[in-house]
Amino acid sequence: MTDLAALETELAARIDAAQNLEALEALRVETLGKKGRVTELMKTLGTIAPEERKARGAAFNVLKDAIAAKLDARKAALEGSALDARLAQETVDVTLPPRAREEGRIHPISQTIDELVAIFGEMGFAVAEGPDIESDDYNFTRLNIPPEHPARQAHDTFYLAGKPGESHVVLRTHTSPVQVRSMLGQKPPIRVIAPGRTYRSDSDATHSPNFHQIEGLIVDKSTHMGHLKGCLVDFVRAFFEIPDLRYRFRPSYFPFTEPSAEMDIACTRGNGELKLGVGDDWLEILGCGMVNPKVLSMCGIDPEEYQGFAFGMGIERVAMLKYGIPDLRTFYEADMRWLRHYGFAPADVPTLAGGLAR
Ligand code: 2NL
Repeated sequence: MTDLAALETELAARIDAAQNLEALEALRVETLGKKGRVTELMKTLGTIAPEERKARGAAFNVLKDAIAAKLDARKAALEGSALDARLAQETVDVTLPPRAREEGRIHPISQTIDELVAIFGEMGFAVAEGPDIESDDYNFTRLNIPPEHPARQAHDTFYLAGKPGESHVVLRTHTSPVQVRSMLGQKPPIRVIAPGRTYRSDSDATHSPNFHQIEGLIVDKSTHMGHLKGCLVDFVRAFFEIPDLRYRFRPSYFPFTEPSAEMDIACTRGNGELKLGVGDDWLEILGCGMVNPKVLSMCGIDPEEYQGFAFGMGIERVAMLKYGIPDLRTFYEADMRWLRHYGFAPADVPTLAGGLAR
């Protein structure tokens, strides 16, 4: 008669010694499988004398359950260590530098927007966004651009088909309607920048029908022209990374600001090179002014109580100047060689502390 205790000891030792799930499965088949050793023992019950059968059957079952439990326990242990090994092998070292060979590049427009957001964000401006398709009310009327104004004419503005009697719908010609929405939607103090796509029916070497602008707006009780000047001087010096960059403000005209000005930065042109920040020539960078009181009241803000400044600039223009990109049209050609040359590494996220562009 088989010594059940000895058999259990032998099988238990072999189960504990199984080094992987395959070896353990082989053991399971060898013991509890259809022709397994324990299964074969159970089959002998019929040949055992009836008076012994009950006790012997119970002993077989105890052995079978003990082996099954041991197999399960060992299986769980092996699975656990297999998972541990896999996790150890698949760890990601987040302190490693980015891969040297990155194929993708950040487009100079995206990079420039990220830089502008980093600079104005540090000053406390929040980013605001709005739809590309606007009513002519938000795009023109509330900005004090009258119906007969040349900017409204079909040759500058993309008008979308509208229902008769309804106000016209346009592709926004500037990002100002985003700020109109900010003024209509929130109480001052307001401090927002609105970067985004803009559209004008204009196409030549220096104009694209789809281009990008950023505008800024501050409205509160006491912001004045001195704040406008300080803000924009800090901005151009941070953006062009020239701490002593020379600039000037010239009087100008926009329907939505009063008074209005344009800001120029100094430059030197010579032997096919353009040097920024020094010299006797000037480059126009942006337009700005104190928000016209008529615009404030058309946007639901009492001009007797509140005032503020606004500014706007073309993103392509400042990107071309900063990065020496000579041709506007190349921005939209999706030419991989151009993008490899003028694009930016994805990991170089612009921050004021870490540097804007590397
Ligand atoms: C330019 C000049 C400018 C603004 C944009 C603005 C917006 C609101 C109210 C008042 Cl809601 N002003 N925007 C002000 C002055 C100039 O842009 O040359 N852009 C390319």
